[in-house]
Amino acid sequence: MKGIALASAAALVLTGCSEQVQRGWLPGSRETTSNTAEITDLWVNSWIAALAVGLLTWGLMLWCMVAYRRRKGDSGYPRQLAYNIPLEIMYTIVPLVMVGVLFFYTDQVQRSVDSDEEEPSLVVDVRGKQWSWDFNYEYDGEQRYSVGVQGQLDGESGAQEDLPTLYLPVDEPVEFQLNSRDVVHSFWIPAFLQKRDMVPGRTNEIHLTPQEVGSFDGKCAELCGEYHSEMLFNVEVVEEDEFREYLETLPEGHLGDEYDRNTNRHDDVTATEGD
Ligand SMILES: [Cu+2]
Repeated sequence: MKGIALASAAALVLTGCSEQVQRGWLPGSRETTSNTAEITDLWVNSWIAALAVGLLTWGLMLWCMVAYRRRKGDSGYPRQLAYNIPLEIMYTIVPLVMVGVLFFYTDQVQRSVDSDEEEPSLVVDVRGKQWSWDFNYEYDGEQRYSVGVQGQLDGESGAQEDLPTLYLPVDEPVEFQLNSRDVVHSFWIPAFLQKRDMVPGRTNEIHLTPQEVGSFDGKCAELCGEYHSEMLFNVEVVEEDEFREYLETLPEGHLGDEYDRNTNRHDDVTATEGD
């Protein structure tokens, strides 16, 4: 009876392993960018390791509850144990090893994902601002920009079409330069499995190569004020000629620091608070 229950549970788990489950329910696919396969593997393998440790721990707990339960005729306390040095050393070393293993693989993937060995054919200077995005493209020696206007999410359909849209050519290495015009934002394209803060006064970078044509959602992932939830953008990964055509429609130039919010704002705030 036990065997049948176990076998049917195993069958359920194994046949339920669709593509989506194998990727640990992550959005996109392994091939969405040059980094998504590695990140997916780290995620899924971490889950497998965590589940194995969990099953072992739950098993040991259950075994203790059953094996050392109070039997008929038992009275008083069971034998009390304290200061078992070998056990305590094991309790310290085993978790340290587990943290070490997770750290090792995380660090490895992080270094690989953040490496910028490839010369980018496109540089996008992304400027986060309350509550939208400016995209500055540098491609083939030309500079073009698009100005983002905040999405108006009023419950009407079609709001997505008015969001700023980031265009990327497929199979070409991109360097994102992430800048903020005012407060801390975070640049996130969920399907790309990468996210990075945009901090006023410094430039963070993401390097990747989009590998699949398609439309993706982007958003700000750092609570940045009243309309943070409207700080959305679209991502279109297109063929190279379509990308060139799109760039042609944009004005030439670059919207840089000169459009950042007054850097003296901190003094202003202090002055108002002092009143
Ligand atoms: Cu934001």
